Amino acid sequence: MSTEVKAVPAPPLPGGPSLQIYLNGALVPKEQAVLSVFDHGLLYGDGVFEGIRAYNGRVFRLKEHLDRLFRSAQAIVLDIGMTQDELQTAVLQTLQANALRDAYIRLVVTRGVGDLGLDPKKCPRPTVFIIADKIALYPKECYSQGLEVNTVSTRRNSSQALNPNIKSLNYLNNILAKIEAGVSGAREAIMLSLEGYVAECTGDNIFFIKGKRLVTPPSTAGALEGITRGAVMQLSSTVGMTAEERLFTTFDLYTADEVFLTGTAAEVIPVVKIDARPIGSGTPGHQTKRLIEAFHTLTQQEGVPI
Ligand code: PXG
Repeated sequence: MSTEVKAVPAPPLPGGPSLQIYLNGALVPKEQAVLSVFDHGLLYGDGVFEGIRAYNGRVFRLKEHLDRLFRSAQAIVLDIGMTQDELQTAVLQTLQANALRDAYIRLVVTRGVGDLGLDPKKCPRPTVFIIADKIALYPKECYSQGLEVNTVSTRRNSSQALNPNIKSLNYLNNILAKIEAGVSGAREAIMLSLEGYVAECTGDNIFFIKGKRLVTPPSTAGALEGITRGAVMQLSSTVGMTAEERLFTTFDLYTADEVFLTGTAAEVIPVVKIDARPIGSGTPGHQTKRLIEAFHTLTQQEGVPI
């Protein structure tokens, strides 16, 4: 067998033919948007990111996403090297360059290029890139029929080891849970805290409804303070409900009237079965449907114009 290292053609890149990527201050075609193998974002998952949506020519809750990005960066002592206003302009320019009105935006800041050691001090400049592309929507039947989800044995990172509110590039904890969910035949995983309380799903927050109460875990249980989660909590009063953050267990989910997940990509998505137990009627709940409608209305009404 030959041990010669051969050049193999790269697989085709995702996105449209002329997708423009923001990379370190310039917009470049996607073929030129390449990073060093010495970038610590790649070598160590050392960096932070945001997933953002634009609806109908407006960027939904952009300030909240940028606030969270800067908090994540501050927590890992990463100087983004740009102001929040400059980063906002970069996001809007990337959308304009690609003539996108409805889009998924991935904003990533890595520690940048360094040597093969962990030391972040050896990385003089962060890498900043923004991908804006058409949004790949979840299959329609996920919303009309609801999701089946399972709890998994992989526990959410302890906040004493890696605080889940740091939206870092290191998603292996979530990916391991996602793999477990897949093995068990479910699309999504419910992750518990080390103490056994419900934390969140792999890329979504979780809520249950009991009567007129909307309940979601606090960040101390390992839940990211999701932007969609925040919007849904604000909307609760418009549909005659009260929202609260508190610790709860899978028992509360199994015996809930309704359960749903929230996230930038998924928006608000009903859950109809957990660990083989039908939730409520076993079909998407009435109050969840009202929240989905209220959320859609909100996304069409507010946001930073592109
Ligand atoms: N929890 C975790 C762990 C997340 O990563 C959310 C909750 C929801 O937060 P927002 O702010 O989006 O409402 C997220 C964010 C994906 C994907 O491909 C999703 C996220 C992150 C990365 C990838 O589905 N969601």
